[in-house]
Amino acid sequence: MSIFDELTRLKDEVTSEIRGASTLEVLEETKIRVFGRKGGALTTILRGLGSLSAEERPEVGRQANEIKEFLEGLLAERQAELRGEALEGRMLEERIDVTLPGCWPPPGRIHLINQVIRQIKDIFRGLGFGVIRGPEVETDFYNFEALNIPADHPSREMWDSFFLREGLLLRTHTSPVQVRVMEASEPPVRIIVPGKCYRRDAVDATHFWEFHQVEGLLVDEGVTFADLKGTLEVFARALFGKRRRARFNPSYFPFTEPSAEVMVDCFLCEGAGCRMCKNSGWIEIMGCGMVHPRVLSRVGYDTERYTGYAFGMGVERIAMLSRGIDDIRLLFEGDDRFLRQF
Ligand code: FA5
Repeated sequence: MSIFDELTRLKDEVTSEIRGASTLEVLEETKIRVFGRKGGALTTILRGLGSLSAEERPEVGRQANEIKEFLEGLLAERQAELRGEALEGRMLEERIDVTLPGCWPPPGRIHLINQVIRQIKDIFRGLGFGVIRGPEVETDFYNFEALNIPADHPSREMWDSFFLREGLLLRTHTSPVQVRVMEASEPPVRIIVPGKCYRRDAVDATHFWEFHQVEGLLVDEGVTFADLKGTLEVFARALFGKRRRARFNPSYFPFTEPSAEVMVDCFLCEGAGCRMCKNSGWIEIMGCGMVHPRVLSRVGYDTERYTGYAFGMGVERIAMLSRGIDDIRLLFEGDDRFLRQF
């Protein structure tokens, strides 16, 4: 076979091979077999030009180059075609159905305790109180001493805590913030303090070792117990509605004089007496009283001129009473089946 026949045969063969290639991989193999630098069919022919006679060489060279250009063009064309097909296929495969419903992460919700704190804040803001926070890790001084509870005072037992290093402890109530606020400002003072408290209490249906309180403090000229009672009655009515009854019981706190406890009638037994209210028919929601003059004078307030009232309410108890929850532990378990009801 003459070299010209060989070239024509190669051209025909490779042309049909390129046209028939069904994938980019097959095309790449053909390319290597024809144009490959080592052993490519056309490369070998072009390299062999040197051994041809001087008459044959230019014509063979011309034809071989023509075929090379032709085949290269054909190859590029087929490559573009196959790439287009592959892209189309991928687009079909990866098509997004925009009509499918999306996957939403479940939206979070505000925990019932925080819902109740917000409700309490709203009521007191409406009565002109500001809202501030204080530290959960307290000193013995602010948690006890400054509240008229010296080291050997028996009432410390009611507020046993978790003690940390160097006289620090987890605060047992929000009352220490009263002192911090009065030290930092002059009367009139009118604030509430929501926050977490900790106690070494035995856990039962109404007690947990961590819980939340909202402290209230009002100091001004001419403040009386009647102001305290009126304010808390407005608060109880706004929060529980007219159906729940509230009452004041005389009580004792070293930092208030006189002192009282506010009780609300039990939602479970409607006052008849049950496990929840320890058969009393009432659930205690807060302690309150007139700020003890010793607490006022310790922060440098003129006790002849200023009087004040304070209260500290348990947020969990209020949540339980207003939403009909019969065990405080449910509020701390973090079970979404329970929490998503509120
Ligand atoms: C106090 O903590 C006083 N600081 C309240 C106070 C403030 C009195 C200002 C006078 C002036 P007491 O220990 O009673 O008081 O707690 C107040 C409220 O916190 C209780 O009525 C109750 O609702 C809630 N509480 C107390 N201990 C727990 C507990 N272990 N778990 C859940 N709630 C609790």
